[in-house]
Amino acid sequence: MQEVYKNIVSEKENKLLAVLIDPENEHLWQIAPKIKKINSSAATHIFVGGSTDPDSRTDAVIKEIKKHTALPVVIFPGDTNQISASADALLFLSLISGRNPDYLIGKHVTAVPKIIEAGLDVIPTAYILIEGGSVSAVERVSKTKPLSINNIETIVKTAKAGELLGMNLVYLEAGSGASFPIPEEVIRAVKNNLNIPLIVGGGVKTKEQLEAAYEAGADMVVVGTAFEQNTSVFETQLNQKMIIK
Ligand code: 1GP
Repeated sequence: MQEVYKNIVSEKENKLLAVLIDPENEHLWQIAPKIKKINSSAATHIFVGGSTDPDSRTDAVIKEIKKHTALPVVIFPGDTNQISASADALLFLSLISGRNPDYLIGKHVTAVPKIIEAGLDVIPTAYILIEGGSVSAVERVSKTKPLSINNIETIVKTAKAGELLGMNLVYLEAGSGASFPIPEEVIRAVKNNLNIPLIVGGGVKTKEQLEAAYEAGADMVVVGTAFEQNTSVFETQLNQKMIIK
């Protein structure tokens, strides 16, 4: 139990990189070549999830991914139908930037029997949505507003509240496909006030943005859209100079 989390804590100095796979966009036959690319890239984790999964494809997608990789597969759930016993861990996300009770605690209660049955490594995660220049799926689905990048004090206090509530990770989210990623000054301010690992994601499209996030204090960066659009992005950009393993 907690192997994935222990590994994140012990390896975070090396800067971790998660590739996000959204089951809604995946055909099973596309997975093997995609995972091959990920295996030979700097990625250290595979996250699986999306704001919605209308056809409940997550379990099948994770089973297929697991056939082709030894990397830890972590569920990054948008809803309770994305819990799968085939994964290695689950980010138990509470959307603490918002005030929608369903995404703060409601769905969590509903998910408990499934989580217990699956025997997953559960990682309580403070999930904080921050403006990324466009309306994100998280904003649409959760019906919550992102925190303004101009209000760094509130972002820092929100992250710290997550830590003080006992959460094990903070995830700063600009939203999938964000116009711009989380600004460095936001990452730096949160990191300077935090004692738990910090994940940053949303809108990271270039090696420069990736390195800037690490430089500012991200322990792990999540990349989804850039990889979906070009599975060679790691060869051409992210893999250069990135020594992660
Ligand atoms: C979304 O943070 C992740 O939840 C990744 O975002 O798709 O913009 O890389 P992108």
